Amino acid sequence: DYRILHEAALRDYLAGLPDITALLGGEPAAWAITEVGDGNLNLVFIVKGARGGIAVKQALPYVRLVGESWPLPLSRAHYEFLALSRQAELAPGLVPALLHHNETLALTVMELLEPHIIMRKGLVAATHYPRFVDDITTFMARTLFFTSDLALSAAEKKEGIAAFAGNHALCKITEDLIFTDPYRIAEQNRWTAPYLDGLAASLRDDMELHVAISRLKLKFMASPEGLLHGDLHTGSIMVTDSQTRVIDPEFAFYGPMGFDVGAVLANLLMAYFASAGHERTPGERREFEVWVLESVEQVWNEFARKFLDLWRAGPTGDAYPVSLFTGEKGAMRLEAERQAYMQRLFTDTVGFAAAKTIRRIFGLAHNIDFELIENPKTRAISEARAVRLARGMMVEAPAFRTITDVTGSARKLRDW
Ligand code: SR1
Ligand code: MG
Repeated sequence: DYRILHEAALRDYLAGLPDITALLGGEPAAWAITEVGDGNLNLVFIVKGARGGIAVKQALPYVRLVGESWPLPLSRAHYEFLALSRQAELAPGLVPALLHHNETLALTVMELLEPHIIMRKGLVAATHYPRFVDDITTFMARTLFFTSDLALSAAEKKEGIAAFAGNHALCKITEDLIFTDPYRIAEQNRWTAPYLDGLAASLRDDMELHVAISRLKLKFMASPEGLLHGDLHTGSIMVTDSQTRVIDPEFAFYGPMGFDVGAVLANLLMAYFASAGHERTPGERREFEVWVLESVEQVWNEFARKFLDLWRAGPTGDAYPVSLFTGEKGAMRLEAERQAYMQRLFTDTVGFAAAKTIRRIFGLAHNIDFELIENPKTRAISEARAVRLARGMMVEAPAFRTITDVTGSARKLRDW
């Protein structure tokens, strides 16, 4: 039955798995086991033997960040395994290889990603990642397109939705922590006080913002467009100069595509605003900020280009039946419709990016981009700039017609 595997129990468990034992090499007693989990929910171990290493992730029956007072279903490990398996088929080489899964223990053994680091840590150190844009846009375009009604039959799509429908406890975390709590008094909210006290109060009183975040919440709850990663921030991406791997899809479910794309853009934009608060030379700072904003633009542009290319090339799902768009006239009308689809997706993306930003500044779960700025006043300045952009993006999302409208506004606010 389920039990939490700490070091000794994990060693015994792994020693009983012939494939893993062979991969690690040497005597089990000599394996080095270290718990390295710094996320909000799970235990993560790195195990190294004489020959090789592995990563082991085990779900806890509660939220690690808060403790046993906040129970959370172990089934999230099942959905994470399912999502990783599907993503490996759709975007080969962009997720860690799966080596073993135990449903009862809510435990998964994966390829050890080494020397990869969590991208967010690299961004705080002002590191540029040359592979990132190409890899993350391939990941998003392929996982979102191929799980949508544009590529699947209605039956296949509904089977997909059903397979992830039980992951509602994880969706509920998002519904509360991202779409509700930052806009009301909630025990778990926190922000850089006292500097952001006024901004926090203004968010609670801003009815335009409440309407906008509620529309986004409804879209999140009621628009199963494709299989989402569900938590695609820069803490869920591991990188080197030459490789990108997407990890941790335990929040996976069928939802609105803009939620994943918006998560990536929001986290790059937060790295941009945080840059002013970190120790770095003026040259490093300038170069990093230019790279991050270029990456924001390229992420949207490349994602849209790849997604449209997949759509134009087929396979054809049950939406937009080919038989309704025949001849030259049909081809032209369908192409115009594809452009309109991408514009709607862009508007969703802008809104979700804003929601992902505001939650990191006023909600329960913050990010090190801002948290590692030691001086609270300096931190609050960076955070307030990000919130100002986010408020505009959420309330006036359709006014942002192109991604350069977003980066242009970010640039203006950088020195505000
Ligand atoms: C209680 S879980 C808090 C956050 O951690 C995860 O990474 C998700 O972003 C979630 O909202
Ligand atoms: Mg995570």
